[in-house]
Amino acid sequence: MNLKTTLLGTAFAVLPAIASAHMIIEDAYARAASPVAQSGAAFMTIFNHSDRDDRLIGVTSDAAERLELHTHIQEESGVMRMVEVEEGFEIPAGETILLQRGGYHVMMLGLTSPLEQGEEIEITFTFEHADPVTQTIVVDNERQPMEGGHGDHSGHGEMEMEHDGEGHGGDHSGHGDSDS
Ligand SMILES: [Cu+2]
Repeated sequence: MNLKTTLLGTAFAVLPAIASAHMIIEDAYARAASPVAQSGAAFMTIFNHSDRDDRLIGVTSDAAERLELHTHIQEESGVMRMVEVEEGFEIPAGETILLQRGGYHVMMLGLTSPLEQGEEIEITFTFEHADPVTQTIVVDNERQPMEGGHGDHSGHGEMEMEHDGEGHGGDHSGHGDSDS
């Protein structure tokens, strides 16, 4: 009994060190254009909480047949078009990337079932270096493109900016720039 307790204690003591280098996904939501849409998209911020440049290289979920990493490009005609980013999204050490409407996003092709408002789906993110992250993401079909995070601990960008001043590296920051 004593030995077991000691081993458990050791295991827990080591955890914070492992967890300190990882990806933090925040302010995530998924949406579909309509209740009958065959595809949807997910948006979020991803913070590389490590000192190593990394790359989001894959996404999987039971919510759709296939998930792809997409971005928008503008064609010469001015029309915006979605394209797959096969090399994935680069996430420099200590930086946050933004997946947002009109830019980088997770594309869900062949939805298993319609994305109902308030429903939760799970998406697993695979990185070149960091451990995979499985994130529960709420469906918010009503969210507007430039709306800031609400609920949780994300707060609104402008308010954070006023209180904290310029960019702050730690915790759950990184919303300020994008929201304002
Ligand atoms: Cu797309």
